[in-house]
This record gives sequence, C-alpha cells and structure tokens, in this order.
Amino acid sequence: MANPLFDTLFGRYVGQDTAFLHLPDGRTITHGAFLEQVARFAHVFVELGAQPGDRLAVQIEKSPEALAVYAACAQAGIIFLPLNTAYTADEVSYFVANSGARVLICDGSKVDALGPVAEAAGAVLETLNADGTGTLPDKAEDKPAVFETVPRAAGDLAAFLYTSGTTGRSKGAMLTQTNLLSNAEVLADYWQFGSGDVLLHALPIFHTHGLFVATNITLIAGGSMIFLPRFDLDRIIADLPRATSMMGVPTFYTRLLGDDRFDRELVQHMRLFVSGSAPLLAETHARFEARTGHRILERYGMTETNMNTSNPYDGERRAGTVGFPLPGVELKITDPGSGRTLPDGEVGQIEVRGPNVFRGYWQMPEKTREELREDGFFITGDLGMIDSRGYVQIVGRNKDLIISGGYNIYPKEIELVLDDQPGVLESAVIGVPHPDFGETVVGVLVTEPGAAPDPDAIMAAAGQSLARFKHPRKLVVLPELPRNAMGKVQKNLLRTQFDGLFK
Ligand code: MLC
Ligand code: AMP
Repeated sequence: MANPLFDTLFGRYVGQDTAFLHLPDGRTITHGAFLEQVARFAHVFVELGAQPGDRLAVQIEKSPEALAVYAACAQAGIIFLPLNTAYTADEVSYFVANSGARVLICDGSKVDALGPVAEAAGAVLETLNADGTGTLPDKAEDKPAVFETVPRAAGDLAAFLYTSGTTGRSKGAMLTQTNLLSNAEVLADYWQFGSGDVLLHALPIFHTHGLFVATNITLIAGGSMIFLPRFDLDRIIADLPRATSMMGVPTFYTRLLGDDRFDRELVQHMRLFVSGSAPLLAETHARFEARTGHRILERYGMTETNMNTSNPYDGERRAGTVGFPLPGVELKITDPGSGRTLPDGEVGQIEVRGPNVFRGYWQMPEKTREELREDGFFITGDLGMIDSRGYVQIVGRNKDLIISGGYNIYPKEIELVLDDQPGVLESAVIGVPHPDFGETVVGVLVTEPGAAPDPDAIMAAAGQSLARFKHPRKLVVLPELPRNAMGKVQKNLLRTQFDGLFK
C-alpha cells in the first residue's frame, strides 16, 4: 500500500455514498463527500508549503471539517498535531514552537491571541470555525475534489500528541502509521465493530480516545458516527435510540446515571458501552448494570501506547479491572527499582510492548530513554497487578498525575504557577475524589511569613497561563507541607487530609 494509514482508513471510501457522519442538525455526510473535502484541504496544505513530514497543529472546535483536517494530513503525509481547545495562548505557543509546526489552524475567535504565536514560530496561520467557515475552507473552495495520496511507509510518523510531564514540560509523543492502524484493527475486531454500527461520538477529537479509538475503529469497520460537538446530556439522551454503541470517559456514565430519563428502555437495543481514560469505579459499573442491564466494557490505554488492555467482548467484564492485554500487546508487571518481572498477584509498574507503542518523545532522547526501554517495553507509570484469572488491575500511579474528567493534569505545571504568586512560599497540588470529574485539583499553599495571598488574584494568574480544566477548584493554606526524611513532600498525606473536600 502506498500510504497504509490513509488507504486503510479513508482511501477505500472515495466516491462511496455510504453514511459516515450524522450531525445534530439532521444532515448526514457520506464518506464520498467527506473525502472530497479532505482532498481540497490537502491541496491547500500543499499550497501553504507543508511538506510530507511537516507538522500541522490545530486548535479547533470539533466538526466534520476538523476531522477532515486529520484525514487531509494523512493523505498529504503531514504529521497531525491536535491541541485541546481549552489551552491558553501561552500553552499553544509552547506546542507550536516545540513541534516546529509549519501550519497552525485555529478558530477565528482566537486569531488575535494566536496570530503572534504563529508569527513568532514562523508558522502559517489559517482559521477553521465550528460552523465549517474560515480561511481554510475559503481557500479550499476552488480546489480539486481529488488529491493524489502522498506515499508513506508504515513506520512513518502520522501524529504528535502532547502529554504533560512530571517536570511540567509537555512531551510530544510521536505516533507512527503502524501505531494507529494496528490498534484500530485489533480493537475493531476485539469489540466486534461492523458496518451496521452507529457510534455515539461525544468525545473531543484532540485526544487518543475520541480521535483514534472511536474514529479509526468506526472507519475500519465501515460504520457511521453520530458526531456531537461535545457531551450534552439532553442531546445524548435524544440520540441514544439511533446508536448501537458509545464510548466515553467515566464522567459520561456517572452523568447519564444521574438522569432519570436514562433507563433500560432507552438503551435496550444498544450493543456496547466502552469506558476508559480514567478509572471507572466498581460502584458505577454495578449501578449501570442495575439500571440498564448492560455491563460497561472497560479498557486501558495511553497517549503513548494507544490501547493496551481490554475486558472481553464475550466473557466476563470484571468491574475494577481493565481486562486482558490486547492481541499483539505484551504486558508485564515489574519492580520499579530493579525492573525485575514480578509474579502474578504482586503490585508493580505496568510495562507494555507491541506495535501500538509510540516511537519516542519528539526531540527528547533522554526522556524517551527513561521511559522506553531498549527492548521496546514502555514504562507506563501506572501501578497494577495481574489477578489469578489474568485480568489486569490498575491500583495506582507511579507518576504525579491527576485525571479530571478524562483530562490529564500534571501537578508540577500548576505548582510552578502557584509558587510564583506574591506571598506564596511554596505549594503542593493534589487530586482529590470528585463526584463528577472522578478527581479534581486542590492547591495547598504555604504562605510567606506574615503574608496573606489573595485567592482571587492567584486564580486570575492561573487563568492567564493554564487551561481552565487545570485550575485548582480549591486553595487551602497550611503552615507547612508534610515532608519525609528525604525532604520530599508527602502528597499521600495531603490527599488523605483533603479526601472529603468534595464528597
Ligand atoms: C471541562 N471542565 C473541566 C473538565 N472539562 N474541568 C475539569 N476537568 C475536566 N475534564 C471545566 C469547564 O471549562 C467548566 O469551567 C467547568 O469545568 C464545567 O464544565 P462542564 O460544562 O460541566 O464540562 P463539560 O464541558 O461538560 O466537560 C466535561 C467532560 C469533558 C467530562 C464532558 O471534560 C470531556 O469530554 N472529557 C473527555 C476527555 C477525554 O476525551 N479524555 C481522553 C484522553 S485520551 P467553568 O469555567 O464553567 O467552571 C487518554 C487515553 C485513553 O486518556 O486511555 O483514552
Ligand atoms: P493520557 O496520557 O491522557 O493518555 O492518559 C493515560 C493514563 O490514563 C494512563 O496512564 C492511566 O493512568 C489512565 N487510564 C486510562 N485508562 C484507564 C482506565 N481504564 N483505568 C484507569 N486509568 C486509566
């Protein structure tokens, strides 16, 4: 195949009038029409000077056109770099500069903020709005509806997805065509996706879950998607009767369970509910089954590895576990100190190897070496064990990470901002249980002697540099931070102390 990713996911649909995207306004976009848009965008990217292997960064709202940008990058051999729409200009600036993006596409409302960012990085700026208008579609209008697919090898890079790091610096995970394709093929088969599937898609498309897992699987299987701009409870309840399957983070399921309209009758025709990106409480699993008769299928993945494990489609879906390693994925539990493989039943760090595992972090060879072993095993930073029946259980994290509503938040990044505020001597940021988001952010401050920092000013400063979802939902002041004999802040003690803040 000349370009395995494009040919497998998209190319075979050229000229087909099969349904691909069902939109909230009642329109359905066919595969064929979608691919004409893709071809036009690919022509624009070439005209803008983007070469195969260049990076194209986007910070755009979810729309059929936004998805077409992803496909157009695949067709033109450009590396796709999607960014969370919540990121501030400061945050975007880092990603654009670090990746050396040739093109940045943003929402029209962000041009003032991102114009200087693009200019400083030497990137071309184009716009694409949620309603499909903007300078990119304007330029695409008179372009041909066919584009000669740029040849790429299976090992070539297809996407960069940035993940935050424990040092506060985000790392660009380099994903190859094989990483994405192998995983989509395995999952479509494992979860028995077919051409009759209609996936209710309410996830963002700037992360692995909504972009690769949901979209690529649907494309491989030949199904269609009800493509919603975001999670909207009323919309989901209205659309569920037309869907066969749904994927979400645990917050989706707890929100649905909080609504009386979500009952057995509404979903009795559904084939599959999948959960991932954050731990699904066993209690949510049980409540879901009691209410609907369906058992949620929980799986486990990461930006760097795509999906690693899954509960079985046929067979017992065990609450509190993430199932078995997927076909082709090796998983072992190791001792964090020695790296020795531990026997089943013992808790250690989870390591994975397979065609799903990324190539490394962009221009960070040392970080890559720390986490990706020479033999191909990736150290996930998650702690887990394999139970007597072979199911993998995640029991904690060996990395200082908070997962709020499926978004990853690295405390260090927030601590750096808090520590900079007048009157703040030092800070520790922790995650505490939250009924809606699973975990939420709490900032623990120690003030300078005699100082009384203004919480509103601190939050305003955080708003300047950090996306809203990273903001502490509460700031608390302590006389000092608990430390161990080595001087390391004992966040576990803080988490225990503030465990009940949102309960
Ligand atoms: C929104 N807000 C959040 C938030 N999402 N705050 C913390 N955590 C989040 N996840 C902010 C909003 O800006 C708003 O701020 C306030 O919280 C309430 O907003 P809301 O309207 O209730 O939130 P909503 O827009 O409905 O979004 C919640 C959500 C969304 C859960 C639907 O966050 C979401 O779609 N999450 C999915 C994330 C995801 O796809 N993760 C996959 C990563 S891939 P204000 O100003 O109003 O207070 C990965 C690998 C793998 O992890 O295994 O899949
Ligand atoms: P990200 O960096 O956004 O890709 O997030 C990956 C992290 O999400 C993993 O390392 C896990 O800590 C967490 N994660 C994903 N799926 C699950 C799950 N089913 N249960 C628990 N944690 C999960």
